[in-house]
Amino acid sequence: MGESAVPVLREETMSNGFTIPITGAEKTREVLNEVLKMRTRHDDVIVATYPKAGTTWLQETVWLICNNADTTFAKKTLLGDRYGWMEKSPSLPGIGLEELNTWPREQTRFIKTHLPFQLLPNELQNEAVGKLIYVARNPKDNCVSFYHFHRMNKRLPDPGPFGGFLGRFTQGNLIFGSWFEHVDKYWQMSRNRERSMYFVLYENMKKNSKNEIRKLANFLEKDLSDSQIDIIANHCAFDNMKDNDSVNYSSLVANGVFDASISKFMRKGQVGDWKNHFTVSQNEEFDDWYRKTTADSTLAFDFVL
Ligand code: PPS
Repeated sequence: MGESAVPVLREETMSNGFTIPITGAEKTREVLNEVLKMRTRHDDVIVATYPKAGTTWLQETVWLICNNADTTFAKKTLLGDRYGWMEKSPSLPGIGLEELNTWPREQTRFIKTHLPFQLLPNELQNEAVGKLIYVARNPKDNCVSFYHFHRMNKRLPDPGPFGGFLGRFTQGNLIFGSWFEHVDKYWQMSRNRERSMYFVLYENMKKNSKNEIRKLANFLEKDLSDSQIDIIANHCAFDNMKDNDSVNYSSLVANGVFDASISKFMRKGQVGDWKNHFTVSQNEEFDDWYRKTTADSTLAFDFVL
């Protein structure tokens, strides 16, 4: 993201011809072009999302499923030290591309990414390898969460009033690009890669997290007892994650990247908070855009529970 004092958004075309709005153009473009060349491994575990769709929630859930529900280790080890972030800016703490490329062979790489499918490593785009979990969230709540994240994250451009931000969300003029194109491409790809790609909906996690954890464990080929599933569901419940310093990004508040006095990273964790932000006319316009944009999609979201 931004190396300059005031982060500015601009469109950049990557070495494979894919264009995307980014901030901190030079460094970000370099990193994204390097990601395309990253080598994949058959045991990689990747959590991919459009930003603010439930990345952190699923990262923690997936890690625990793969590590025998070891909440003791999880509580004392920052999520950013258990997962690499493929496109991480070198100026942010945590595991980035360089470390991922030299990760010990005998250790599973846990990786998160917000990149659209078309900017994943070429090898991963071309071949079904490892296990990729994609998380999607209804676009109204996703947009609201992204808005508050822009307000409190000093490395993102000031979002201004909500109405303008909503317009940029529907136009795809935000970092990581269009919400719909992001979600839709992963959705299409996951239809053909059932053993290596799995699609989770934030709202389903909210409705019945134990059921979703069981299905995820099945996809990840891990045997979990009922009590382990209970432990994971409880550990990953919003009220517990918000007070858990290994996942709530309090470290980025401490080093000044996030301003928690404006908005917390673990903000509300709800389905339907968009109702507190959309005016009646914004909602009508959004519904119109949504109907047209998703007309050919088989993916359906819950906007309220
Ligand atoms: S990021 O920055 O893209 O990685 O953010 P991400 O983790 O994808 O999204 C943050 C939003 O997810 C909510 N969240 C949760 N909801 C329910 N249960 C749990 N355990 C949970 N953990 C995080 C978080 O509160 C953000 O949503 P909002 O709506 O802003 O509260």
